[in-house]
Amino acid sequence: MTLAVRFHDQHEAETRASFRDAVIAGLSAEPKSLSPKFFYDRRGSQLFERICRQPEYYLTRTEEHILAEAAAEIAAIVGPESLLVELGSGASRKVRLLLEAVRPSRYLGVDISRDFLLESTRRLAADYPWLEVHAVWADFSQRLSLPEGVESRRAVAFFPGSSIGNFEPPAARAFLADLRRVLPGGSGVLIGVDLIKDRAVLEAAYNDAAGVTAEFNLNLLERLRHELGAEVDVAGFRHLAFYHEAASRIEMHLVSQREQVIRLGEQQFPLASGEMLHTENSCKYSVEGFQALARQAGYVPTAVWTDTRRMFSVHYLSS
Ligand code: AVI
Repeated sequence: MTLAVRFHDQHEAETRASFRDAVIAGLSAEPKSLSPKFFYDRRGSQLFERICRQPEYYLTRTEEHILAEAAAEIAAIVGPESLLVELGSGASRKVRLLLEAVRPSRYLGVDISRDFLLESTRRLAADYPWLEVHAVWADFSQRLSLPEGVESRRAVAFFPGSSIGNFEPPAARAFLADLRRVLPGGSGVLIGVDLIKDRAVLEAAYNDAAGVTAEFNLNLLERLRHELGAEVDVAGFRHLAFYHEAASRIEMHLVSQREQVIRLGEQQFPLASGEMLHTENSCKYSVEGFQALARQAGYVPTAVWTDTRRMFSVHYLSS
């Protein structure tokens, strides 16, 4: 019986400094931008969990429905794996839909949000005493590696939630190709991908009526204040999310409501009224479009599951 979580710290030591450097680079760029990976401090992770429960945010419940329906088929393809690696494990909720069917002996949750990762993997270890649970604190978008001692014959990387959509297509391709190199031979990837659909449905998902996505977006500025001591008037910005059809992506921005300055130590970053700070892209794919991208990254798309309304897709890619 395994109740303890094995913790692996793969986070770069200079986190705050690299956060600061990235913020300075992003605010100095034209147009200004901040990476979406900085959304996920503790509060950001909690807000993201709330987004997932908003009625407009169809992604989570549709993916969970697909996973629950397809669990036996997924288990048959995946086989009795010894290692299931969840990238961006967050609350580790979706993987619960697979654990009983797949019965891996080891689970490895990888997330950038340390406390959140520890809490959720501890809960998982308590609920699945037969499972060996590992927590890897890492920014997997920067550095991908399996911790020592977790080497395995075959692994399945589980990358749910359409987080691959937060990479631009060339970066998504490069990320998947890197992942393929890190996983032992014969491994696979089970990945959730949001599908192209009606603009109104997409835009509603990123503009929920309760304002949780707006809070999530604005929390990035709160992080600048609390963690970097930046002087920034959060109330002086507004959340904006829209579908850029030609690029098949939702774009999120923070729009400056007036002429103002963000101060970070000695540095000053003036913003015009209406100037946009780009915080996230969320790329949407057709099933065929994503399969083509996966092939370019060296995989063989072996199976795909969608819901009846073709809102969301879950792909199994063999390496
Ligand atoms: C984590 N990621 C897949 C979410 C998305 O839909 O792109 C993040 C998010 N941003 C706004 N709402 C949710």
